[in-house]
Amino acid sequence: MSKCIGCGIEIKDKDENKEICNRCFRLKNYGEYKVVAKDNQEFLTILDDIEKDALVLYVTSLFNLNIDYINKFKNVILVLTKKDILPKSIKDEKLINYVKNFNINVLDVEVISSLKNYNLDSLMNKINKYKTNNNVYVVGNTNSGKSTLVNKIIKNYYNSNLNITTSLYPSTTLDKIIIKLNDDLNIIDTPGIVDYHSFIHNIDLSLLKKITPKKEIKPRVYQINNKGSILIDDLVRIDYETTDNSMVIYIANNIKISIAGKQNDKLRELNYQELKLDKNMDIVIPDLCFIKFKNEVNLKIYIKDNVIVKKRANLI
Ligand SMILES: Nc1nc2c(ncn2[C@@H]2O[C@H](COP(=O)(O)OP(=O)(O)OP(=O)(O)O)[C@@H](O)[C@H]2O)c(=O)[nH]1
Ligand SMILES: [Mg+2]
Repeated sequence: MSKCIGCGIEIKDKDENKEICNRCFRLKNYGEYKVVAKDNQEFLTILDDIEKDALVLYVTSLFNLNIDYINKFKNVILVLTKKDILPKSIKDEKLINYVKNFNINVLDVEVISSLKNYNLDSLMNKINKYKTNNNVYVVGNTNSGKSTLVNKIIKNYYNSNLNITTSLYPSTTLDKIIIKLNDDLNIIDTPGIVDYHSFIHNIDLSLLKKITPKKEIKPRVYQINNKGSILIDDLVRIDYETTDNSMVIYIANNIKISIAGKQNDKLRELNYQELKLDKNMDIVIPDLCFIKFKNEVNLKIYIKDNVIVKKRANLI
């Protein structure tokens, strides 16, 4: 029985002698995505099997900064990826200092972009510095960019054409993929942890292309005062109440935003979440956007039931 080099799953009888499974083949060649009925528990069990002292690269997209499971692991390099979609003016150091304020225990933090080959040399040095045995695991939420990173490591430093399947759809990697790079280093890709409260798990998958930022986000700045509504492309409505505030929205550039100085009536069929923000806080709608506010504001966010909107101190 062989395993698919694209996603790690066992290849069924009828596909035997193939290197990749039908699902990966169709995804790689035609962009067709097939949902596989596996749940988070199954993925988490795979993570439970990681040797306790092995080096873990915990990969999170800077777009949602989700590190919910990081304390599961002992020797961690926190990898903040997709730097290319944040405005260039933002310094790595600022992002690193930000996460250092979290209550987490990591060996190091690296800001990278796999797409732009940014800081990958530095990350490789850190991998060699901190690895405790041959195995280095790549862990993190689904869609955070783990397999893309592994592919870049294989290609840039080990000159191989081996290619793990990557896609903008969630749960692309389905099982552990062990890649022996040399006698001293195995890099091990893992299936992403599913955050059922992320926006991408609560929308039609055909919308994914539209909401995924592909290049540097152009921040959209608005002055807001008193009451009004922000409408994010017929997907989310946010009613605000505030005084002389400024707001910056970080979202894919092609998404339409309309702001009205009076309460909007759209999307009223959705339930809402209420958030009260102090000065200098952001809200994060995981995998859709984050919004920075300067002053205090009360928000009523009309959004699909299972999405949980979070608040945090201003990231940038
Ligand atoms: N802009 C940008 N996009 C990236 C980067 N790295 C990965 N992506 C994109 O993020 C999406 C998810 O990438 P994957 O590598 O498949 O993510 P994963 O973490 O392996 O996902 P699962 O296998 O589902 O857990 C793809 O659309 C990638 O092209 C990056 O550095 N910058
Ligand atoms: Mg993957």
